[in-house]
Amino acid sequence: MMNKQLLRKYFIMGSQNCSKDPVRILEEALEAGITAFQFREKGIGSLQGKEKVELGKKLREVCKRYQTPFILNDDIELADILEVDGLHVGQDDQPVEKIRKAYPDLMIGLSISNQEELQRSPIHLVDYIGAGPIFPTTTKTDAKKAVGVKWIQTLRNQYPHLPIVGIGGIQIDNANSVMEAGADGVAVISAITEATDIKVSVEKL
Ligand code: 3NM
Repeated sequence: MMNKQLLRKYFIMGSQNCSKDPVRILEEALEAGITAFQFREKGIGSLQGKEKVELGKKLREVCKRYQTPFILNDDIELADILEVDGLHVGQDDQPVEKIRKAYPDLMIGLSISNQEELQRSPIHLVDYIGAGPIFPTTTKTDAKKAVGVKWIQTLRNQYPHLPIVGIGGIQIDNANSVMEAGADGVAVISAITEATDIKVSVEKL
């Protein structure tokens, strides 16, 4: 099983989330103590093709320097090029079975938003699950309806040992409720990318 502590402060972003240099933002977040990073270059304003690869390489190097896991969202094609530590997929992305077969040793994360998704997910093949959106979020335009911290409790009751990270609308003032509900950590975008002081925000999460 993976080290659950890696999920404690899980920072996710792509250039579309950043109003200044993403490399600088990642460095500040790592310096402040994030425990994992997910490169999620997706949605309106995101880079494509070569530009995405180039940014991915830079962010990957920064994570190496801080010996912090670099997880890639969805894009299996890039996994080898960026020498990723893990892949995170949603319900409509590449099937977990296929990814696990191709990458037996990578950390694999899967997003699960409700009981129905849980029932059709190969939990035994994933290292952790992303549960959410816990709270309403404006960062992901196609996010589902907020499920609340109760969803964390429900998952925890069914899977006492499964690594779970909460995601969606998590900020400094509500992160604790996610942890208290039984999550191993919080995954955030805007709580860090839009922070006035990244160091303070990461410390308080
Ligand atoms: N996935 P913020 S919610 C990337 O529910 C993502 O699976 C979600 O951004 C899910 O921390 C979300 O700014 C956006 O709310 C998280």
